[in-house]
Amino acid sequence: LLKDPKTVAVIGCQFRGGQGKMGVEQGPVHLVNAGLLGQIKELGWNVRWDGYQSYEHLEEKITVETDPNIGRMRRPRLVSNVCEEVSKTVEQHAKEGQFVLTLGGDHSLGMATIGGTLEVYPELCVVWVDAHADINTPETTDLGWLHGMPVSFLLGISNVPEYSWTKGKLHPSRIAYIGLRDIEAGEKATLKKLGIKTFSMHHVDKYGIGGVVKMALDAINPTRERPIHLSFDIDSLDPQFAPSTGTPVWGGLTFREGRYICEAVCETGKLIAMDLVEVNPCLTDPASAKRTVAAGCALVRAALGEELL
Ligand code: B3U
Ligand code: MN
Ligand code: MN
Repeated sequence: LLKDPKTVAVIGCQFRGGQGKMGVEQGPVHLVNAGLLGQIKELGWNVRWDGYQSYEHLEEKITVETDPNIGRMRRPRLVSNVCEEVSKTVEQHAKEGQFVLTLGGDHSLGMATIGGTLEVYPELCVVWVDAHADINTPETTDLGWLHGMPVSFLLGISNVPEYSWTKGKLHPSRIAYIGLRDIEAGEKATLKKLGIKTFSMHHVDKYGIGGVVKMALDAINPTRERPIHLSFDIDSLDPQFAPSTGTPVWGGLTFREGRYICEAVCETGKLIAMDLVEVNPCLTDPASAKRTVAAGCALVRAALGEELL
């Protein structure tokens, strides 16, 4: 499936503009300093490290003054410009046939990463692991932060001229969620209207994580022929396993359940890209930050085949 099946391109996106808390831009540095790149090499991959992407050129140009809200959307032009740039980088790596690993940064980046892989793999399906559905539109969003909205741009249900580069090519039948437990009323209505497959923590309890991943893949990838993009928000894990994140929600996935999702998606042989986002090492004591970062590294290793060796 991958033209260059032994190479992972790693992009460290130091971006926090899609949400309101300081520190999520430090996620990539902490993951890399924890030894993630070496761990990936040990699994037999070549690592093409793209370096830390800091977007200062855009942050200097697009300031709070020149980037007023559009409707309820906060920092709309900054997020759009950063994501458009990230999207091109991801697309380029995917075109070269590498596995693309994006380290966030906040989850607004999801519109960039999946937008990029969709250009190369039009048959793509998406497994979105998150406590939140991130499917707000400019009309339904309460807080206005873009990290709660990327899926709506991928589906083409948010129409904002500043985001015309987002092509909205993802079909609602090609995305499934796992881990949901904090969804707003407007999001619920959208999910229902579009018939999107959602597996909340209730389903994880009811069917077990093995059953849930199988049902999710059966829905979006019945013959297991489609390429898969895994977008993993660390806040899908319970705060006892991943406390250092901007919007922790109790009652989440155990560490093992999170790992299992990555292992099972890897096992299909169809995984072509992964995002690991919303690791914010600045929000807790150092020990809790370290635990969160270690969990993130373990999720990436599982997605890259640690359990299959
Ligand atoms: N649904 C809320 C909260 C939220 C979404 N994503 C995160 N938090 N991490 C929103 O802002 O749209
Ligand atoms: Mn998210
Ligand atoms: Mn989330």
